[in-house]
Amino acid sequence: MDDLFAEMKSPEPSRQELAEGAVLLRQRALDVEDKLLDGVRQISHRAPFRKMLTPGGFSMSVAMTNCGRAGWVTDRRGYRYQENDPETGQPWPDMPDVFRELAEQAAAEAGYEGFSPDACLINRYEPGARMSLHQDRDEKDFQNPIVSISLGLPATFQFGGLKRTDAVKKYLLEHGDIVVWGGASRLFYHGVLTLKEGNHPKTGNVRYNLTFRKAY
Ligand code: MD6
Ligand code: FE
Repeated sequence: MDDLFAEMKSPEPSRQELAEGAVLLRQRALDVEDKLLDGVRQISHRAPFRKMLTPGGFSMSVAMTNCGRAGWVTDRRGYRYQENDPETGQPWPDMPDVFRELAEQAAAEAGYEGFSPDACLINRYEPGARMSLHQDRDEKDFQNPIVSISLGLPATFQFGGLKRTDAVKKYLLEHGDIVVWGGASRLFYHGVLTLKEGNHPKTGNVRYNLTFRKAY
């Protein structure tokens, strides 16, 4: 039967292949949005968001923190994972169960059964912040996918190819969207365009992105 009222129903998760190995699960995180945002608040209380320095000495426009055994950091010495927060000397806060469970479930739904993250990088974008095209290549084993959860304000995500100069496609990532990628596109260049002003009911004027990795 045709569903004349489809547009009136609450939105449902949907699935879109972005490239070989990369899947966008729209709205997949919505049912635990408040738990995720509570987790971000608790983590950032112990390991505050900070704008790190690139190896070249520039301050990133995105503020970052981490949870889990390993945290991604950058400074004049380079990019790396480390087990202590360089600001406090303390281990990063534990990865909340709700974070880990959602990341593992999303990975499995995208075809990556058995993904077990040991690191979660949390990015906070305020209007004007951006992430230039990059590859994620500081992890030990590129067989493992990365799971990315977006919360708050929408952002335009650029997704290219194995070379920085490859053409990019653009996707709007909105509150609750999850991208899982690995396989043939694990080392594809990607970035986030400058965040526009906005007001999201759950986060105000910020976007959070949580990326789950297996660092070791
Ligand atoms: C962001 N994400 O969405 C930045 N990297 O704010 C990333 O850089 C990223 O979303 C690897 C895999 C998924 C990602
Ligand atoms: Fe990345």
